[in-house]
Amino acid sequence: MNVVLNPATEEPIAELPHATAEDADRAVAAAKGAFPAWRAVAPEDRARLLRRLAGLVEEHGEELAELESRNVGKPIGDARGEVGMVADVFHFYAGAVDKHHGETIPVAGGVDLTFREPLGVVGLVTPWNFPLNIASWKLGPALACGNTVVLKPAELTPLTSLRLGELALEAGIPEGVVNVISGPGSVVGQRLVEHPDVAKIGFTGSTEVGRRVMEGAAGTIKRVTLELGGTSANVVFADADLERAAASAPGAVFGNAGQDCCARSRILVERRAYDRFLELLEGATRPVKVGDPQSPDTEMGPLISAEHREQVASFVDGDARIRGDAPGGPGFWFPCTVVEATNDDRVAREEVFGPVAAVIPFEDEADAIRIANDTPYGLSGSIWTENGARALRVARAIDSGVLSVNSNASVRVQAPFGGFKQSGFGRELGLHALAGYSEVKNVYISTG
Ligand code: TAP
Repeated sequence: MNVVLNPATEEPIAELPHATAEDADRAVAAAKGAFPAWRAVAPEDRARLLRRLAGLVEEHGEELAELESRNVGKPIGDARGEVGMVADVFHFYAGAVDKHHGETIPVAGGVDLTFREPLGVVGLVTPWNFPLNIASWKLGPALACGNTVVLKPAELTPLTSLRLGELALEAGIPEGVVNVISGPGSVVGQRLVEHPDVAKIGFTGSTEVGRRVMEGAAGTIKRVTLELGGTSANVVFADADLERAAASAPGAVFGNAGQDCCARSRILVERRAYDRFLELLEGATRPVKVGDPQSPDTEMGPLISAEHREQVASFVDGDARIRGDAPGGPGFWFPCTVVEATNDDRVAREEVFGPVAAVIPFEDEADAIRIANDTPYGLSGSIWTENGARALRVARAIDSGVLSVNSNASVRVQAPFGGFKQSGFGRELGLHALAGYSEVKNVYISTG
């Protein structure tokens, strides 16, 4: 049995059987059986069903937020925000169903029409850090385009995804359209990746597993969307509003206990402002409230597991510049930690995925761009400056999919989200995500 723990208490909160490869096959068969009828649902009816699902997520918002908070250890305030986004995602894609249409292209002797056809059965494989949010980013566009799905959440945090599957049925989405199975990635995930009846894998997770997904998908030329890791740079120029940049920096790396692919874990600071910024950063980091995720004023909870805590700790060898407080006793706690580093240090080169920020000085704009890009990843990042032209120059020069200027927020329902380089490819959210769940068909009609 899979014993699901609350990482803040280490107590079991659920026991689930591990799904097997045969369970995965059954889920794929159900999705395949449901596909012809689902793709034929009239656009306005499909939109209505997605809108109903959004409404049910809102109605059950508190229940889902509680469950997510207990399973992931995330502060209840954050969990409520994330569930609110899940509802917004389904509202957005409900509205997108009948706006994702083709073109007419004049050509010699006739006209070309394009159609956006669904792919068929898609496998959605999600990580443990934002389980429900990331599931919705994939489900919304997949269903809007007329696909049926098999969703495999991470075994550490399957509870809200399983509940979402029930809500989809309650919303009136026909049986077989949304199938949620909880089982190990190496068995169930792998089976979805290799299954000949699965047309696409929408994957979010580590770069290492993403690589395996891509290899496995090659056997059947499956489409893949990969949302992978990051070591994003938060670039602070001396001409920035330093108080604002420093006040915002802890949230950008300690949010979700740093278990965020968008974590701005490398804080690059122009040398002229380095000492002042560190002083301000210390003042902003010390008060971060780490503790009981159920308490409404908690800002950071525990890490996901004992194993992960060990891995995060391996990045800090004792000489932290700032180390906050964390509870003792049960729970996988780790304090907010700031280290001074160079970009060659392991803490800057690898994804820590924990509440550890590496502060790195730079000399000038060219140096900042060089360091920001000196990483195999390219997911997210921020630029802090009061010089608008510089903000745009640097934003264009950083090889990253999602950047913010004078802000550390990356994710919006309406706007594309995804990585450059080894942070993956394909885009989630916004209208861009629809391209990843549909195929363009070109039909020529002779008018001769
Ligand atoms: P992974 O270990 O890569 O797991 C992600 C998912 O893949 C889980 O559901 C896992 O299942 C499954 N999986 C494992 N092996 C598999 C295989 N051979 N074939 C198919 N599926 C397999 O990542 P994680 O530790 O859950 O999440 C953390 C990582 O996700 C970080 O690197 C983070 O940066 C990244 N992430 C990226 C983003 C975006 S949007 N770019 C967002 C969030 C997280 P089990 O765990 O159940 O075995």
